[in-house]
Amino acid sequence: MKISLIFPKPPKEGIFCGTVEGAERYNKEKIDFYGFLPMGILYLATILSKNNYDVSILDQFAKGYSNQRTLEWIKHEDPDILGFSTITTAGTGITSATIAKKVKEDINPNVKILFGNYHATFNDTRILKKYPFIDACIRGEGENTMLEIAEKFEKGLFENGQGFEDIRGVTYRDNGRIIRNNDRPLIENIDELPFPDRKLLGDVEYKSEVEGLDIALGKFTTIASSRGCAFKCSFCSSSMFWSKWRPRTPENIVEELSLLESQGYQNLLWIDDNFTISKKRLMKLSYLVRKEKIDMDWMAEGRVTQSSRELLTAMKLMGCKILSFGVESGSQRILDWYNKKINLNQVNDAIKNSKKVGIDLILANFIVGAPIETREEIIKTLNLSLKLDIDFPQFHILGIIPGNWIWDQMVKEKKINPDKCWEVGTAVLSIPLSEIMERIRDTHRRFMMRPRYISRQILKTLSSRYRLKGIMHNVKNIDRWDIWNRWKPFWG
Ligand code: B12
Ligand code: SF4
Repeated sequence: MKISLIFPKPPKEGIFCGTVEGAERYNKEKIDFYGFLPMGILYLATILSKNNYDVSILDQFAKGYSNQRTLEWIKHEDPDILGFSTITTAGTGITSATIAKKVKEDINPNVKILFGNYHATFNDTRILKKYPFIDACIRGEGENTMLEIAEKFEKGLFENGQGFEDIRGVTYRDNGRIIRNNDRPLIENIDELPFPDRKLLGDVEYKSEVEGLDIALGKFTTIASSRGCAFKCSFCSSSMFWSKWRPRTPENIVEELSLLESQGYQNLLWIDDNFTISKKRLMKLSYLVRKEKIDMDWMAEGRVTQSSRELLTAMKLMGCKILSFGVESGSQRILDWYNKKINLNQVNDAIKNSKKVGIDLILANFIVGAPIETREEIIKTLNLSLKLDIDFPQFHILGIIPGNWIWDQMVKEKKINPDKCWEVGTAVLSIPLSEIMERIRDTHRRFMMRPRYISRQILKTLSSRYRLKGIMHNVKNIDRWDIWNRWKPFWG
């Protein structure tokens, strides 16, 4: 029996990408690969292959395969079970459905087609209603559900259209009726999961970039030290998806880090929703990383409420080079509406502390376009980016998608019609999108053109080995630069 898993490419047309920059890039059909590993299907493929199933993965996004080429890959793999990893905001449910239809029509009508990941979790019945050729949606954590499906398939229990009845976490079709089985309980101890076998991804070169420049210097990969988050920000899907935060132990993480170092990896991105949530765990991890003399550079998302000098120093000592904070808004009213549970004093302190301990690149994310946000509040948020001592701001337009609380509220208030926008999400703006985009472009220009900012950046670069190394690395790879395309929308 063969199982193939695909991380699809976003469709080109009409998707709501979340970031302004993303939206502009997609609309102009320029660049379409961000460079991170599809960890979800990698975890699944690893556990399946450890259990002796024949499994293959295609990262269509990274490989840049057309749908036609992807179909050829599927034909060659000839799977019995074909799984797609779908993310609403990326519109990859649409790509997956387009490919799946062709597979059933032209390649193999008997292949079991499964959709997984966030999109499938929050839109399971909608997907099955709209696309009759999809056999099931797998909700939530995938490892144990996939193993159970594979076991049952191998025993021949999927013949005669049966098989999914008692598998938890599955929504499936039975004689035209859509059945939603009970949720699957979460894996209690995620240390038990095998380390993702990155070799299964083949020869793709993953990378990480900011503003068109490579920031991952050296062989790069991503890693997860936990699943979920304990907070419940209203624009985020994490807690609805995972329901709670589950950590790996520092000892287990260090074991994976040692393995990665022995495989030549030098640069990491922690993809955790909330990497810094437990100070105690990170302090211990930092101690163990140093004890084991693991020498890797890394970047992560930070939360401003968990950014004490002590914690940031420990992070710096274990290789932290880049931190990206969710600042979100310059208005306390909007921060409270997002249920973000932070205030602007904490934002200032976190950025000051990061600078003091010597984090080489400090990024901040801002969201504008909340339905209740006034023009003045949008301006306040954009201006906040100019006041903070950060290296780059990243502006996003609030995406409202199934799986975040704002979606539920907007549906309840009849501000959106779920039937029209469930496949890619939407935005509910209080002022026109074109005005928001123009204000963001203008802020970006002002941000970059400040003489004080330019001189500080030069000084910071001269005193940072990582930044100097970054310049050498990017000069060497000048052919890969994409600064012009990346910055063009902002320069106008
Ligand atoms: C890496 C990442 C990206 C990468 C994606 C590339 C890649 N190869 O993954 C990049 C940088 C491109 C990205 C972009 C964006 N992202 Co993003 N991203 C993530 C992140 C941090 C990690 C994903 C991951 O690897 N998780 C770890 C694995 C183990 O978990 P998993 O993927 O959920 O997989 C499990 C299950 O879902 C399931 N499963 C997954 N696939 C499949 C397939 C099958 C067949 C089955 C059965 C099961 C299954 O089993 C897996 C194991 O248990 C997540 C947050 C997070 N921590 O999950 C956000 C997240 C996926 N991103 C999100 C968002 C909003 C975005 C952006 C819109 C952000 C923005 N404002 O620009 C853009 C989208 C732009 C675009 N056009 O794509 C949201 C998605 C929300 C949603 N409901 O769709 C998330 C969940 C963040 C959040 N907390 O809200 N992102
Ligand atoms: S935005 Fe960050 S802190 Fe808030 S719920 Fe999502 S992962 Fe947690």
